[in-house]
Amino acid sequence: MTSRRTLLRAALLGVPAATLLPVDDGDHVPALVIGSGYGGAVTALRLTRAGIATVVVEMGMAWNTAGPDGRIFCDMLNPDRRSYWLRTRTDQPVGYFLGIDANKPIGRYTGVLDAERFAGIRVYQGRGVGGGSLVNGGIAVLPRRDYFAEILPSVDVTAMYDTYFPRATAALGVNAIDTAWFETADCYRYARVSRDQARASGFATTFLGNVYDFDYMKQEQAGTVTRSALGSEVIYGNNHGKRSLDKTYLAAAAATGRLSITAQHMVTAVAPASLGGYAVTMNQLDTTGATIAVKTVRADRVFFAAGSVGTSKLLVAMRAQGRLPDLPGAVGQGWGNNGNVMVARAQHLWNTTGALQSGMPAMGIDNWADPAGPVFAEIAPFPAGAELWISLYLAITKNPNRAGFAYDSSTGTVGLTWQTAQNQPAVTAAKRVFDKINKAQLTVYRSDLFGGDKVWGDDFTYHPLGGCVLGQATDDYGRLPGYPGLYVMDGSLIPGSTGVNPFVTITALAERNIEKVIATDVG
Ligand code: FAE
Repeated sequence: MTSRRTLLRAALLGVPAATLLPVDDGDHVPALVIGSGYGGAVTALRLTRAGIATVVVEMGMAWNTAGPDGRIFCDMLNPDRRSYWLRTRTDQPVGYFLGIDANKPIGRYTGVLDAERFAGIRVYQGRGVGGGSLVNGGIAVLPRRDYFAEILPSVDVTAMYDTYFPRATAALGVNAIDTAWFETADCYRYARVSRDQARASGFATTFLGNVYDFDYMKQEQAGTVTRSALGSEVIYGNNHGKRSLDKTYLAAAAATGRLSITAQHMVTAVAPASLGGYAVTMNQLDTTGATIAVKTVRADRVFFAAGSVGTSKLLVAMRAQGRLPDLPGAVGQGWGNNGNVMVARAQHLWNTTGALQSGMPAMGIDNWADPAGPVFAEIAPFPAGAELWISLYLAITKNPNRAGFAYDSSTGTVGLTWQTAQNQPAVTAAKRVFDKINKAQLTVYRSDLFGGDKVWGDDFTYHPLGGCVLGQATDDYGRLPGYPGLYVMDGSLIPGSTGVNPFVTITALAERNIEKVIATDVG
């Protein structure tokens, strides 16, 4: 187990510069991890702790250097080139205000948030050392035990809840909000208003754990430290306060002296190598996204942790191109958006939501037990720096629809078959909850935030899951059948839904799988 002292020391330091050593063409390494999000960071820590020299290859930047403004990341009110992955215009989840396009031009750069566009959905993902932990809201919630058993029936639920979830939450640095402080803090007025109205309308609410340091946030509210969560920082990165993976798992892995991270390298191919193991080919990128070198590294073992979309796209392409032709048909299938749908309500003028809003959500509406339409809705901030009388929610629903990834040989790209209409079950479930709240509170939906008079933000997701489902595309521990030494370790293992914000589930499942792999395969 990770000792508390190591974690604290690592948290202070982050990933040291010496760890950021790119691989060279022709290198031979024992273990290579593709991607540095949750699955990749867990894999890196456990392999290095087991004595195995490990290389992590990450397409995004290291995010350890301040820009000319003295800050590493930009905030949501003033997005610059650091905000988006290779776009010339921002692509905000809430893209309109009063029906007017709220996006603006930015310089093309390898920014931290990718709004990856497929035919029927935009999929938001973090890009950089730390993956999604750099851009997410930090909400750290365990799935309901019975729902976890339903989605992953081959996994021992007792071991997950007794061993791997506690291991994950400890290593992630999850902390609970001081509930007395929550009741008085200006920055959570928006959450209190939504909570009180939900309760008055017959719904249960719950506090949410987070990896953002709530003690730091208290000091932000008191005005004694530089503001981050209270400075409109979240989806383009946090300059302070957040225990992102580079400060937890990856920093602890670096402390073993056996980790090296190759940032700004995008893996494009994995195939069996003639000398044994696998040849991993990658493009070294500059900050415009241009390839400045192509390298091939031989690895005895390769761990796919490029996220649900990244891992699925890579494996589907490798199968179609005949580089890993024996991958099972289930690779690329079972993808879902965790039932995500966003919605906003307009508050009465006397019911202010606050000009100061913490970017880190701390409260949710829990209507999951409703068999007619389970909904778990995070009360989301709208950190515009001005009073807007808006209550925003990200609803997680039990949408049963799934999609798959398909290789297009004419373009050499991988598409996703998801259609926007497949999100209708999510909208229907969320509508049951928010119609009831609106009726009881005499409020209405905002229809000016998602474009074209839309009430429902149903065409994007923060929670891509599946594509390489555990026990279907892989064995019960993430091993890819037919290819000894290839493993999947990220959100692609989870079959499209986990009923809550997903990173704790992804982390705990990776902890379980890597423990087994180290015990049985590596040595
Ligand atoms: P992920 O963290 O996406 O890491 C994959 C990494 O692989 C990325 O760093 C990629 O850049 C890299 N990569 C991809 N392809 C390649 C390649 N070919 N070569 C090299 N590198 C590659 O995957 N979840 C919560 O539980 N709570 C929240 O509050 C929350 N809020 C969110 C807010 C936003 C705006 C977003 C976008 C997501 C949020 N999520 C939240 C979701 C969460 O961040 C996500 O489920 C995890 O990050 C997924 O973890 P993985 O390890 O699967």
